[in-house]
Amino acid sequence: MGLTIAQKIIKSHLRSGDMAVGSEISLKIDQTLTQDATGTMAYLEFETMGIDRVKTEKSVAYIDHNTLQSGFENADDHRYIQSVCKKHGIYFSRPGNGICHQVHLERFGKPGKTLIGSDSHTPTGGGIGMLAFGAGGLDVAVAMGGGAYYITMPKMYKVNLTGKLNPFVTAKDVSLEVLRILSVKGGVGAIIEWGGEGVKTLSVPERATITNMGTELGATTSIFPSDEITREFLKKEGREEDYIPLASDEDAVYDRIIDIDLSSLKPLIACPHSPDNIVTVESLKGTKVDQVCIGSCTNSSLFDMLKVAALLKGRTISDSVSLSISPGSKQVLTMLADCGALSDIIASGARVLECACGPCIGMGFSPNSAGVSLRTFNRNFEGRSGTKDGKVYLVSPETAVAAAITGEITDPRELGIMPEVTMPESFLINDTAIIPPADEKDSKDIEVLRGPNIKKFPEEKKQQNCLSAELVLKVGDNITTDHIMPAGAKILPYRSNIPYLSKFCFAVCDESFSERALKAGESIIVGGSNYGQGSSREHAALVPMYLGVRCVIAKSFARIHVANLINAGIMPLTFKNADDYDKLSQSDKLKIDNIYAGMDCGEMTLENISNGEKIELVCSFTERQKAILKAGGLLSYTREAGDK
Ligand code: MIC
Ligand code: SF4
Repeated sequence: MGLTIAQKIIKSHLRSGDMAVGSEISLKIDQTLTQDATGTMAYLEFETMGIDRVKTEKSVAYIDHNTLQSGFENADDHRYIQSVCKKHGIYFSRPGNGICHQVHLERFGKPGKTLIGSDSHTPTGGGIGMLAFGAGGLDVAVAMGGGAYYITMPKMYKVNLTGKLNPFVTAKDVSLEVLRILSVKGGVGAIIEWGGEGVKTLSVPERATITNMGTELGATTSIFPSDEITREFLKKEGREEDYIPLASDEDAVYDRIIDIDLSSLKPLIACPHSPDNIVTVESLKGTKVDQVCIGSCTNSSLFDMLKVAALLKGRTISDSVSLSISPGSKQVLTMLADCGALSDIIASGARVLECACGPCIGMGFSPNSAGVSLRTFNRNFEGRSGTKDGKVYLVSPETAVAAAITGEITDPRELGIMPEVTMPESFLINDTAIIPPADEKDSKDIEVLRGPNIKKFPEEKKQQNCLSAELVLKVGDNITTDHIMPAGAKILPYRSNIPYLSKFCFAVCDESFSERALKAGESIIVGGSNYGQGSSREHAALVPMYLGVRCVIAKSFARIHVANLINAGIMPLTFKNADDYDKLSQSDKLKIDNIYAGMDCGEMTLENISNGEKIELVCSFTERQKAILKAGGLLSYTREAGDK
């Protein structure tokens, strides 16, 4: 039987397990990346492991999320990360150099290699034929130390593309179309491979937009073949030697095939507050728009920015709209400046922000009260923009420009003829903002610089054989990590201060949660389906752990979050019968006995002391996961394993 592209890369990196769908496998990791909002914790964890030098082929730390320095906290974190990098063999991408996924694609990504990153959009690397996964900081720390990365062997889906995109219809619309078809849960447990004749019409940045948004499908990752278009891109980056061809075998078998005719697509838009809430742009024509944001790791490539500049050239944005543009990298911004496109953007009235995540993570540029904001980003979860009642819609750069000009949602095809955009023969290469690590022989003398906001890793607690705890919070379906551990300019600076961060845990759902959880001592959370979708932030597990949460019971979980819960020593359990969810109420007193035996047989009984009801729960922990839970978390487990 032939293999898919992903199966080939898995096979060549397999450290343990067999490649049967649903079983646990572990992979050798070639490259890692971190960003600053998850990076401080990841490097604190790495330091705890006591390893002198990273063992990967390349590890890179990016500063792109927490770039608003309205106090000392973020600057201290940057300085801490920079010093750790220098000491331990990690490349450091300075603030201003760009968004991790964009820069990694430009300067480091290699087809056929494995990458894990402490950011859920790490699968962007699939645009260049990498097998790239988003992971929790602890998993990244372990991989930097040479440890394997554990996943459940995924199913293989294929999206078969035919035809060619029409003008004003873009790769973003392809992503939105797949979200319309599959929903935010549709990719769970699967790797999505892109193939078919239509793939040849898409450039690497367009492919990267699509693999980037595979995260919103809940997919394990997404990947494109590596072909002549990939070679061309690498050549322009001065890295043609990194090219290898990669394709699936003719007789590769897929669990599901989705056909999309690119020429049949229309401009689409995701309505508040979920990326799969899709309608055509046409159908919302005339809706008043207050704000437009162009950028993020989804749509900030040179290709996107040149299209935006060409459409804005000679036009002025509407009086009622505030438009922000954040180019994805220093390379993109410099090239926009050199060719004059930046002047066209500035002349239109746009506000040019630095090359960073910015508004995407609520780091400034929050919309006005109840404001409508059209964004070229990948997430529109409630409150994420920093304005609680803001209404965020996700669109392509073309649709974003159309709204910025008219002041209302407008089908970009109404803008007339799409100006021709020519890509340069080669990209401008200047890596001065990427600081290499010190030589190994000098690293002993390098001091790691810590600020007062960097607090200790919270104490891990072993999972006991019996748990008696209060149901401290009951939530519904599709709870995102932004609900569990909100981001934004006010909270993000405290990512390395778990006690302070804990005050904001679940604040979007229930402002009293943190206080109630602390009071309850040990507690249990109950959720609906797809609990923990969204970000890779391990803080959404570390903070509940700090607050005493010992177990989360849900109808189903998102992949990265479930791994983070286990890494934090919190037991994720699912209802055997989803309807039993209705039998539990907040504040119930719950009890689970014989946990260790239950972990082995995959079943546990939950007793609701408040009403005498018994509910069957299921789990399917691997031996390693059981050991992590019993140790109280991955750090204790790794430490104990090292002691033996
Ligand atoms: C996001 O887009 O939500 C983030 C911010 O990039 C997160 C990481 C984080 O919370 O630091 C992600 O996607 O993993
Ligand atoms: Fe940054 Fe937004 Fe991309 Fe997350 S989704 S990495 S916040 S640009």
